[in-house]
Amino acid sequence: MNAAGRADAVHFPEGVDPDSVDLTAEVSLPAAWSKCWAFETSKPTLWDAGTGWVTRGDLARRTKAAAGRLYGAGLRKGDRIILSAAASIDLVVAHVAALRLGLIVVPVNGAYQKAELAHIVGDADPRAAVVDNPEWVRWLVELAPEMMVVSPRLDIGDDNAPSLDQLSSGDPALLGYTSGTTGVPKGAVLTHGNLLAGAESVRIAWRWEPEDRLVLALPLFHMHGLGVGLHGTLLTGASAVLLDGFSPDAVLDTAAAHDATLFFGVPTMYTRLAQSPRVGELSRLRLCVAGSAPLSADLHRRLEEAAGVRALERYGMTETIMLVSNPHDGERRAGTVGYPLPGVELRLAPDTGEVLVRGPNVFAGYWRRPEATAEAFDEEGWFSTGDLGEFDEAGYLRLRGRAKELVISGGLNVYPREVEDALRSHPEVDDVAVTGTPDEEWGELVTAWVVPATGKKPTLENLRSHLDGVCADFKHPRLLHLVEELPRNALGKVQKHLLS
Ligand code: MLC
Ligand code: AMP
Repeated sequence: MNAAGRADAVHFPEGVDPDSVDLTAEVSLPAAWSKCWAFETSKPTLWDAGTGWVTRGDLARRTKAAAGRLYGAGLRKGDRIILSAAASIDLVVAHVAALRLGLIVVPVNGAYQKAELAHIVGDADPRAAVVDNPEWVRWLVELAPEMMVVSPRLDIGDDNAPSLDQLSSGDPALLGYTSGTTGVPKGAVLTHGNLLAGAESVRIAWRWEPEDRLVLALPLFHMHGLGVGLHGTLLTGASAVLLDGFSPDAVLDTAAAHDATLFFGVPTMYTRLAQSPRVGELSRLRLCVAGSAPLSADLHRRLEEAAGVRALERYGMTETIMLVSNPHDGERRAGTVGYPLPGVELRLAPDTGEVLVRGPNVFAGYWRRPEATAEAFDEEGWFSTGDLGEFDEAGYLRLRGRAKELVISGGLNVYPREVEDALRSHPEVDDVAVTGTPDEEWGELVTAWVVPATGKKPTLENLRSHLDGVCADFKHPRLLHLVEELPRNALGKVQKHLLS
């Protein structure tokens, strides 16, 4: 802790008193955004390959028109709306319009299969969906015939928008589906105050300025791309180039063509960048941020050696947006995630070392699941992240594992239970456990340990095709071990630490 006595003080620029900063002073992101869009209306803000640049003024107009369209279709404050499409300005306009109107956005990974989508539709009970995949349109019509299903281009027509941005900090803004520490995917209810605090804390900590330009190659249906990349860009009044997918060449070409200053990525992206002969070009950026999965100390060093990039690793999750970050000014310590971000209170559970957090960024609870919510928070409002941590001698947080069962592949979460349940119905599978095997490129590879049915010898291909249409491709096992039995404890629980 530094002189100001707050663990987050390290993130504030010199001369700023942390106690004087109110992260939710602007009440909501839409309120802050529309205020920003009233100035310098011709400032380029977002670029995509189909549209080119749009300005602040364009965004103000287009989001108002799109909100009018949604309102005209009968959508009202508090209604849920699914958003799932490739990153584009149209998708951003739809997202911002929904927030301005007070709808609750439900971002969904476009790789999901029908059963995964059906769970979210059943749980969130959405009235509308904005999607770009024709197969999803068919699924949604079958799953919820009453639902309004539209493509991302919403700002057509001249429907009248009602008064926009009439939100309070406590109003729900977004349901982020995640399995949390256990069980089926649940919707983490993030309020307008949470989204604002989440973006404001990294704006301050990373010295994000209106002159900055982000290469945004992350999908817009997870916190990293949406809650940090997009929301932060718009809050700062900065700009971003949206790429529909990642490749090292696309990122480096974009950085050069558009004079970018920032890149945010998952470790898999940095591994691929480090393997590119052009890795040195990363040095043109002023800041490269990594997160969503551990960035190995080795990769951290390789980026520094090859490109002079001191990657800034930070730690976040759906329920809390961003939590902890290495400092912008000061040492970015490899293998650690740094100090609590502005406004975030953090401590470790004395018995387990689990990371517990509180703050204006921490979600309000799980959608329509009071029991799961009660389990996730203690009486004093501390949320259990399911991650295990320790502080090093300088107070940097190091994540040393997880209390929750989770495999992170390429920055995407895979819950072993879900894959195990799906594999158990395979006729050649008697018993199965799913774990993650460390891998340099993907972080972890989804790995199935299978006890075959008598006389059977299922192959990886058999198992993967059994999951086709059942769960998204990134959840399919990449490795298979056939074993005679699974190690179980006296209570019958598989002892996964013995599988390796
Ligand atoms: C794609 N595939 C994956 C995968 N992504 N498999 C496992 N894990 C993944 N993450 C599949 C593809 O479907 C394809 O299957 C095969 O792998 C090879 O695809 P690829 O072309 O090599 O992959 P690519 O499209 O380049 O995608 C890799 C990636 C992407 C790293 C760019 O996964 C990605 O954008 N990840 C970021 C996810 C993210 O935003 N996470 C943040 C969560 S928020 P096939 O069968 O066709 O060969 C969060 C909070 C926080 O965690 O702290 O940020
Ligand atoms: P999600 O549920 O998709 O939001 O994933 C959140 C989880 O990703 C966290 O609980 C962590 O386990 C993990 N995570 C995010 N950032 C990091 C990081 N920098 N290092 C290690 N794990 C991380």
